[in-house]
Amino acid sequence: MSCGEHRASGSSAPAGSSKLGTGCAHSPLWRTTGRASATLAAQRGAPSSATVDSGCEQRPAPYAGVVRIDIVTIFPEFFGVLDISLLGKARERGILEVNVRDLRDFTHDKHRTVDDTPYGGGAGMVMRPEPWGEALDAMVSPTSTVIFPSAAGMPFTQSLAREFAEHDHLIFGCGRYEGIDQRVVEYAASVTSVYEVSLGDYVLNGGEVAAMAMIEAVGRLVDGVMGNPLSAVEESHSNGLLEYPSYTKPAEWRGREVPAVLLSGNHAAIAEWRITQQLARTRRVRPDLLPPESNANSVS
Ligand code: 6GU
Repeated sequence: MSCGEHRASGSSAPAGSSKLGTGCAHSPLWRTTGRASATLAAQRGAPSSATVDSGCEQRPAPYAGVVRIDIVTIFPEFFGVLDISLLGKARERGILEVNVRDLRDFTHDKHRTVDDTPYGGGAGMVMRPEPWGEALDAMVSPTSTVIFPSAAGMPFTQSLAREFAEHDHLIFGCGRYEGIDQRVVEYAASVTSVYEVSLGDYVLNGGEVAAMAMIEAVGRLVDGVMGNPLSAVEESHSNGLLEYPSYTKPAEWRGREVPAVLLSGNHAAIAEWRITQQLARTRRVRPDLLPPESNANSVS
């Protein structure tokens, strides 16, 4: 199979997404870790090899194996929390493999400089392309998906999380300051699938917190990570609606009773009540999630 065929069948941008173009770099570097001894750009000049073609063919089916996540950041310590909770257990069990890379390890000057002043002027600093190029060359392959958290990106949604969970290698490039030199994004897109993704309409100081949120949302969808796979189905956004309210014992607490239907044992009635609650909550809090006609008569 050629890499072009792989690209056609293997990458699927959601309709209307800002996913950038993909390419195949013919690079056998994707099993390397740490600093690459050669750059992808140098490899791209080389004729395609059997290693490359088998790399394209070896891409496992969705959910088939370990999901590898590489994170590039100037704050590796941010990601210590990935050692705990469900994701930490998944890592221990080998379902998820997470590597955190310090962008400064890909600099060569004494001060390990990662930023510079913006061309055209303006406030703040921009991340220099060179360390990013070297970092990407050390880990990217045509089967990788590169995600740049950015307030200027496409919205992160449950359906995008589901899509990322089907990929076997995700690279999160965490920018700081005023962002990363845009040529880095273009370069990555010339090698593989690239997404610029935003958590919402507000500004964070860098991509790290956003990457953490995305990794948690994606990680819990990977087969074997969640204790109870059903809880991933019955939750907010999984069916396009917000989740219904939940209750546990005692049946009465501080004068407040659990809705009687939940104690009835009538499963059909419970299911119907839950859907009604989902619709009411969604209409009240997030009417934008509902089709326009269902909001026509609603009171806000
Ligand atoms: Cl992904 N990055 C930054 N810097 N700010 C954001 C964001 C991401 N999503 C919302 N605000």
